[in-house]
Amino acid sequence: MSGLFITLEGGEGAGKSTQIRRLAARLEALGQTVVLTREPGGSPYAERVREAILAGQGKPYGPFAEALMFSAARLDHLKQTIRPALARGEIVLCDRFADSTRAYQGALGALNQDELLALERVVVGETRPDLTLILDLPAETGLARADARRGGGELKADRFESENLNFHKRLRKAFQSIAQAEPERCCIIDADRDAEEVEFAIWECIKQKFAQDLNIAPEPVD
Ligand code: Z5A
Repeated sequence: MSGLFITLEGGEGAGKSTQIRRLAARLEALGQTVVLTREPGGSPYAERVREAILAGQGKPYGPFAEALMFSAARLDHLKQTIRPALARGEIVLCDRFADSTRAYQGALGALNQDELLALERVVVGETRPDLTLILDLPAETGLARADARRGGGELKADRFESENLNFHKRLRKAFQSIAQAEPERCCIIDADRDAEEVEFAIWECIKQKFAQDLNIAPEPVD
């Protein structure tokens, strides 16, 4: 018995945390057991690595070292949390996963996609997402949302929030390219609208992809 592995991706302030909770509630209402998790993090060791990365402790060593830190956290997260839940037949909803390494560490430069993909193959192995929802919106909008959440500058931006606008525009392109390269796995969601509309679009995508697995009755035709 194998569960479903669904990841949410996107740039800063795209609404992943908001939407992952809404999606979990909808799936639980169908009687599914859902494991909500995130990257970096999702296991005790990986959460410690998260603190170090977001505090900028990897930055002086360069993007490759940071990619290795994310990968070390991911190895543990897969072993401790994701694979056991999938083996129990549960639905794993993960806020960011390997596509974030492709996009963020790729957009920071110094690493080409072949190197990043080679690293991903070693770390992730066969445990690839069944579906990746890519929440897409203009970088300016996402950054404004993240800034508003921090109280307009009262709290300090973290390691990646503090990169410049150009970086965040490259990020958006990187996520769009991933979706174009893997249309079977990825679904682009327009995240530049009300949270309710985004939630609805995500649910439509889930129904299209997993109606049978989740035993969702087809919509009545008018
Ligand atoms: N990173 C990496 O470089 N490499 C990797 O391999 C991995 C990660 C795995 C983790 O940070 C950082 O690590 C991340 C990438 C990097 N970069 N940064 N910074 P994180 O987990 O702390 O943060 P995040 O993943 O970027 O999430 P976020 O900034 O918290 O955004 P979000 O989860 O997508 O959005 P949100 O919290 O749901 O919403 C943001 C705000 O907007 C909030 O106030 C909401 O109430 C509001 N919101 C949400 N939806 C809407 C809509 N539809 N309209 C208006 N306002 C909304």
